[in-house]
Amino acid sequence: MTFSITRRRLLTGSAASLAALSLSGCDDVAQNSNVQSVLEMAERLTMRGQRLLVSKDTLASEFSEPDISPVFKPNGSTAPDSEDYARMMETGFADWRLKIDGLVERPVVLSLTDLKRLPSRTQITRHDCVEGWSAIGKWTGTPLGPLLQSAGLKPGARYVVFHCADELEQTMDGSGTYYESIDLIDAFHPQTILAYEMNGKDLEVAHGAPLLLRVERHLGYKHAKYLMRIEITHSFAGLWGGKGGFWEDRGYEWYAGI
Ligand SMILES: Nc1nc2c(c(=O)[nH]1)N[C@H]1C(S)=C(S)[C@@H](COP(=O)(O)O)O[C@H]1N2
Ligand SMILES: [Mo]
Repeated sequence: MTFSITRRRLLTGSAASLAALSLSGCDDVAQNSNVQSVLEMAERLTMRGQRLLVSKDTLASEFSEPDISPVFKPNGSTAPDSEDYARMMETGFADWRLKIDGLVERPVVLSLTDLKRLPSRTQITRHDCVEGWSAIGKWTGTPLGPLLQSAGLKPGARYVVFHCADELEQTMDGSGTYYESIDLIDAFHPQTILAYEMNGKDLEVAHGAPLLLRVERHLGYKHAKYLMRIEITHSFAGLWGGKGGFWEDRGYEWYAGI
């Protein structure tokens, strides 16, 4: 696929999604956004997006239904070990909320129902774990880019940090909490979605319920499960180990491109 087609698809896709976002009746988004300023922000972002996307538009391979792996191994945390999470799980995540804050004009709070009302994308892709296994799965979720556009990025925004519900390593200070980060190029990539379904069903707890990041051109550990909060930042230097992710703080590469 050529750059211009991909770029146009992304940009028109974003505009369409943005319109749908404004019309979706999604309470929190609607409350937080003044349509005019959202559109102005979108325009500025489009320019910025074009600059950022040059030569960064490659799509990860997508597969078809028969390619889906019959077994997809859960890895890392398979259930966050907190009372809050257990409580949310019992009620089918009715009380769970995703927060989007940091360097945004309009912080957003979304329920799972809100997220499911937003425009969605389904993709069948291969997940590659550094531990040496791969599996193909089908994910459905809402593209991250339009959501960030609706929140409105402030000047200085550079990274998207994903805060998760699980502590993969038990520590006294919380530094074992799973987190990840990507730059705006990956955040606005058309295959970067916040996924709530896997293989046609609600995401299972072992695979990150209720919400997971799919960032298809990266290795497995970038795909943060159990999302609670998305924070837009200028830098991740001051956060936990300062390397931008749980595994990055333990020596893995921040840019885990495949
Ligand atoms: N919150 C959280 N996200 C995570 C992990 C984790 O332990 N906690 N493990 C990562 C790793 S190394 C991989 S390979 C995938 C595993 O996803 P799966 O459980 O759906 O196979 O999740 C990634 N995201
Ligand atoms: Mo992994």
